[in-house]
Amino acid sequence: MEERAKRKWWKEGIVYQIYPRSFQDTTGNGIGDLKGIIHRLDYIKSLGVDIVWLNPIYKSPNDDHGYDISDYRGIMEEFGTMADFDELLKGMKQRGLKLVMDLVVNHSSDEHPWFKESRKSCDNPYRNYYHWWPAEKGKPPKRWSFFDIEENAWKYDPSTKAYYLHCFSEKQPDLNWENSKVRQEIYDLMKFWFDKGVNGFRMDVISFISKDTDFPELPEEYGGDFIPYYANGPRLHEYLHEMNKEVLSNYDVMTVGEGTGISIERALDFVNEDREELNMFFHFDLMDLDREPGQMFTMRKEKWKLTDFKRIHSQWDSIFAQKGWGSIYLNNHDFPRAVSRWGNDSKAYWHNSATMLQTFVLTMRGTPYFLYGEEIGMTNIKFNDISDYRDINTLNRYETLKNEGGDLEAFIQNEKHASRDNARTPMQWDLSKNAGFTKERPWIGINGNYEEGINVMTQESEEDSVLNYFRRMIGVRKSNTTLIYGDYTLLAPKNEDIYAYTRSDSKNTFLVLLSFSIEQAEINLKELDFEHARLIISNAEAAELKKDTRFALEPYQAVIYQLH
Ligand code: TEU
Repeated sequence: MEERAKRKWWKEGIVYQIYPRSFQDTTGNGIGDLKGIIHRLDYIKSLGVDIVWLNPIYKSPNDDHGYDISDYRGIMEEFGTMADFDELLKGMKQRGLKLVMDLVVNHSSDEHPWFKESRKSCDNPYRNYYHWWPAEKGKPPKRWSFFDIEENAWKYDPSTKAYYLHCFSEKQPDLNWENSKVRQEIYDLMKFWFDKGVNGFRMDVISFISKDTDFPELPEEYGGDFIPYYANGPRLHEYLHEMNKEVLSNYDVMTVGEGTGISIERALDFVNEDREELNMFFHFDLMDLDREPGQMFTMRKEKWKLTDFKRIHSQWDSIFAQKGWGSIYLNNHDFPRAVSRWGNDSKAYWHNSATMLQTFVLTMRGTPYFLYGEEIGMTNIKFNDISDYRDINTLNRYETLKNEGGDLEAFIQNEKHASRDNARTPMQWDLSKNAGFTKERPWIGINGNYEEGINVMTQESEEDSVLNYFRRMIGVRKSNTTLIYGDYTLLAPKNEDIYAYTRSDSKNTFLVLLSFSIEQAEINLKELDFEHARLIISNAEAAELKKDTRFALEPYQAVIYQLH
């Protein structure tokens, strides 16, 4: 089969996501900083990754840890200075690493000068930078907010007797994209960073930027589910195309949208090359798999099924088989750790499941994304007490529930698996105090399992560590473009224990076998030809190749064979 996709660096690159607050502290304030990332650049390079995505590092009062920006051209004081940023970028370029920043322009901070002006008076030149609903029109139609204790996205501002819209916290007012001046401001700030040499943007809730500014009552078809409604704004594609024409098309950069609420049917509207909008986006179908329907922060009681996991990935792959390009991820700063969620983080299965999941991400078609610490198999911290949590999402939902007299114990049990803080605990570097992250008190608790082998230093010294497997597996992907561009074919779709597929092109066929089972599991692959098969990699003793094609895999085993 021919390679149908045009080769691009952002299709072949592997992305490493850094939550700067938790990566490496060098100043002793318990918060990670840019100098810390600079200090660790050789390590990052040693992983074999190509692209670093940094969560927001701009000036921010940190209501939502940087997703509330008060100056799009300034660096958060805790993280350092613009000189540090320039040094970081230079250090990355010297090592051949690319830098992708977070673009958070659905909303700003309420401490951004635009909002401070906007709220001053109804005739202020910045008034229309945000969405205002005058109280004289009565109460605005219901809009739901993610982080509001009353779950209300309209906040009344007495100074001008009007409500402003905030789909996230009340300190994150939504920008008004209808206003062409706002759009120009955003395009200008994008150019500012591109002109510095930044290689792309991950675009925060980019699907939410367009709103029906009449703010009608929510159409019934949404049945109380706000997300798809927020993601279906009337001028969304017009804005993305305009952004592409005015900015993106002038640079060799990559874009990955956060595709909150984007359904598979609409996927190509965003990433079909001919439409000139985005390169990729993150879909949420997998992230929703183990959540109660319509309740994005509550885990389901019953376990998710591997057949659903396969179906989701196979469906999304088929969409991008002809046009566009996908992104493959199992976690990020908003979701629990991959090994705890999709694998098994108990001692006996942790190593195999962490490496099996890495094998999955690195053998799918689409750009692979890893969250810092995933390379060493970092796990959920499962905080017991509300006072341990730092995330506005957990803290404010707790308040909401408390006000309603809800079950707070059940809430904490849920957060142990669901909270975003699971993914945000400090990087585990070594066996020294605080895992080598900081010399002082860290801003959030550190997972004690750094003392039990989940740290970089220990894993550097072990040939078979999760870390060294990650490096080897990256080597496998990099030396075989078939694993990047080749066709994907699902095998044994009904098998609930093993995920099996081939990746093939005219030159090669690779067979990938991944066990998601806690027990030995079997698969029958009689349709395949093993005549010339050879083992490429396995995270455990590889199954012996027999012509009878019945394979038994160890718990959470991953194995790749090249068939021809
Ligand atoms: O997340 C938007 C989004 O869709 C999330 O609310 C997601 O559903 C949730 O975090 C799942 O737990 C982005 C950022 O990634 C997130 O960190 C920010 O808090 C949010 O936007 C507001 O900027």
